[in-house]
Amino acid sequence: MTIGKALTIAGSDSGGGAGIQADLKTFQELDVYGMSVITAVTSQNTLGVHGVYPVPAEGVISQLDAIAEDLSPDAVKTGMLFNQEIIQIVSNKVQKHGWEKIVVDPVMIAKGGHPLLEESAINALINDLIPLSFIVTPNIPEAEAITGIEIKSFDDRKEAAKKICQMGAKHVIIKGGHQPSDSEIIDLLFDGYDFYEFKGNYVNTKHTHGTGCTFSAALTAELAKGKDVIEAVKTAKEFIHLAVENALGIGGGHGPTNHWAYKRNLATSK
Ligand code: PXL
Repeated sequence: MTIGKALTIAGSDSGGGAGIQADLKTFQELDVYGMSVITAVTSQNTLGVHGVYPVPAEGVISQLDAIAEDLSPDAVKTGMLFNQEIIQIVSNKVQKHGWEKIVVDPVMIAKGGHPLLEESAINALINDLIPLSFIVTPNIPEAEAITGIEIKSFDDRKEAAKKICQMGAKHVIIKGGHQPSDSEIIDLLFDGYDFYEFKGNYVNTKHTHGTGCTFSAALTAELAKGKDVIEAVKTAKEFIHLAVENALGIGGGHGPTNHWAYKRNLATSK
């Protein structure tokens, strides 16, 4: 049996619900071997972010080179990259090492509003990382920030998806969680030619910390196993739906999701 290996390049969330911690838990639940390059350490809990401590450039470079020397990943996910310098390092190393299945989760702001990407770094994301991506996974505010398109309707979302593919992404999935309609969330996938819609029930809960990370980590895990993009999106969507629906109720603020719900087959409550 060959073992799928997935790498996350992201920030650490001391509270364990998002970032590196969410990614590794998700990889484990989906039976792929998880590896990490930490770009920044955040001090946070479910109530908010207390501090952000970026890892110095040489530390990021050294982690990437160590992995490349010995443990070539089958799929790579990027999450919180924090600044332009780190984005450029990741871009250079992805090209140098020939890594191809790159899932770019364009993390910008934490749930409570704390910035996780410097504003000046958005151009680096667009110029240096999106062109290397196999798939980009923005939510609606992130798609707006990347494209400059104000997204009010489903057609606006299609325009934004087209623009992100024109920037060089092979695929983009714009998630609909910020604009549910009739208790339904529709995620829109575009592959440069066709649009695909993935529908799911909206779960009304405040326990959504790390949902973006968890979704894109599940997508990365499935790609690492060799699944195609449509199959990978379907599994990732089911994984995050069950994780939110069976949220753990931990902490006083935006609590984490339940990363073991999918594997343990926890039924939906509806
Ligand atoms: O969900 C976005 C995110 C990504 N990465 C880290 C985070 C968060 C949200 O809080 O803390 C490290």
